[in-house]
Amino acid sequence: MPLEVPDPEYMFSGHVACPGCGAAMAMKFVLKALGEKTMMVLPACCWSIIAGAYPQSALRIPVIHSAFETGGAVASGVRAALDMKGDTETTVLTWAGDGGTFDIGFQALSGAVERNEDFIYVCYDNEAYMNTGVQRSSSTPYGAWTTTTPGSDWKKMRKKNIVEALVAHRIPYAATASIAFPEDLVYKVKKAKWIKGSRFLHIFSSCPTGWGLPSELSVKIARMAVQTNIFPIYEVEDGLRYTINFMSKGYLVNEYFKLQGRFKHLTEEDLNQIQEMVNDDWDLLLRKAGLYQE
Ligand SMILES: Cc1ncc(C[n+]2csc(CCOP(=O)(O)OP(=O)(O)O)c2C)c(N)n1
Ligand code: SF4
Ligand SMILES: [Mg+2]
Repeated sequence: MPLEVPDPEYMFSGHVACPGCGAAMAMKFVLKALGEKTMMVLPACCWSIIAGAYPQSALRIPVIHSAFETGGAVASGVRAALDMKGDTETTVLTWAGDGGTFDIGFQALSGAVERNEDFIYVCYDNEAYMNTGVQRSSSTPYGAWTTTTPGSDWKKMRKKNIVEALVAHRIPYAATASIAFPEDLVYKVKKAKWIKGSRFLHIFSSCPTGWGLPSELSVKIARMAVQTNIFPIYEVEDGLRYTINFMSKGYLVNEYFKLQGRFKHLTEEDLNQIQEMVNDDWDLLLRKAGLYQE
């Protein structure tokens, strides 16, 4: 498996992301992998702002800004229009946040992938509605502070497993990836590019602003999420075949939580409970990949 990050850039400097924004890094790597024959559907999210206001744009590809809940539907329409024109070369890419994917955009996404529409859907996951001021989403992890889960009302529900929800549709390709593992990310996007039908990528994208994290730790925290099994990186082909791309040495979760202001209220007891949840989820993934050992 050749692992490399291509040189050409399709994202200009001058964008307006916060320093250390994982979503900006994710975009840079995904476009390097896809190249210029890409058309992007962009439901409302931080990236609607990061890209810049028309007629300026930080992106060197065509972008359609769409309504928040319509990422799957608009991409289906763009694909159909390109097919009518005989353009089978251009890749249609939806680029949506976790709110636009896990929550409000889920119906349109589920409908589109059930039809096995031919597009790549990327969810860059910063684990809350960041663009509107850090409200919780169903991607926000157990234990997190947000402006809608403040103080002792920190989130008590688990993060929704969006990849499993997509896998249940038996789509040809679903994968997780991380800004801390760029070669693996680029490899997966390139692989997805040549598969027909619905392809889904879930990219862990640190958000220093919303997580109370020093911007220089953005990549480090993303790496720790993988090393602790909080965010394992893996692929699922045809809803059946699981491949885990990084086998962690099983670092404990404490350090990951202690570096982020959004978790500063958690006690040792809370962290022990979270460690158990992470261990259970990891064991389940190992079973699916046929790697579990008693
Ligand atoms: C129907 C509708 N409801 C609410 C909004 C306001 N809105 C715009 S972006 C956004 C948050 C998006 O969250 P997410 O998808 O996680 O992306 P992020 O901002 O975190 O990058 C919201 C609530 C909207 N544009 N349309
Ligand atoms: S709020 Fe978070 S996701 Fe949005 S631009 Fe800033 S760092 Fe990036
Ligand atoms: Mg978000």
